[in-house]
Amino acid sequence: MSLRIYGYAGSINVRKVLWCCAELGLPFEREDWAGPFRSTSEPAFLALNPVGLVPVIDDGGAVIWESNAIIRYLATSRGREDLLPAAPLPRAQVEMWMDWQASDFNNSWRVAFQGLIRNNPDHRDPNAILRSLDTCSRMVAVIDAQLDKAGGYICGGSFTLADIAIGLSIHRWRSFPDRPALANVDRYYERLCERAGFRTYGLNGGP
Ligand SMILES: N[C@@H](CCC(=O)N[C@@H](CS)C(=O)NCC(=O)O)C(=O)O
Repeated sequence: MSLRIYGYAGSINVRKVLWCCAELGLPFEREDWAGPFRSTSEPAFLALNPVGLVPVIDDGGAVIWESNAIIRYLATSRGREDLLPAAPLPRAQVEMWMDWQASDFNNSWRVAFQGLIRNNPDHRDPNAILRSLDTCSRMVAVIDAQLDKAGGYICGGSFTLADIAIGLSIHRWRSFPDRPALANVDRYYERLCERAGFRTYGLNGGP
């Protein structure tokens, strides 16, 4: 049975899964849910994911939600230790950046993104937007310093799942006006743009 992905292609979290599939060379079918598409509060969707968020996958009957859990599962089930090492320490180093991206880093840019890019009326407080931009920029500076130490990618000289997570947040950060100049992050972004999976599913319209 083929892999089915539930979620609209413009969602940052769905993009993680789509890009991961491209890195794995995995064919899939995708259904549009959430965002401007079908509501995730429909019972059919809640039966797949009780918290009502995309992405969700069904891999031959194995149903999984949470974007980072999904890409970990896809890489390990397809034996791709280059993307997620099996040894505890290098694995934890990839996972630490993934977890940080999904929690603190994503939360840092949420208010600025909603206010400045999505024009969300609930996020118009200019001080809250400035705070969000400042916190986010300080976190991107941490990534810049890590790239300086690590080599071409977040965890060293080769591409891992951490680059899918961090790369998509960097793509979003680049939609902000007046960003600080960070040369390592700029070079990293150019390197990611060389990957077919990022070009197809990260640069698929909008931040
Ligand atoms: N922690 C979750 C977050 C998922 C999430 O926030 N998904 C958003 C889209 S990016 C969603 O489903 N929003 C509901 C909607 O748009 O209706 C993950 O990483 O998968």
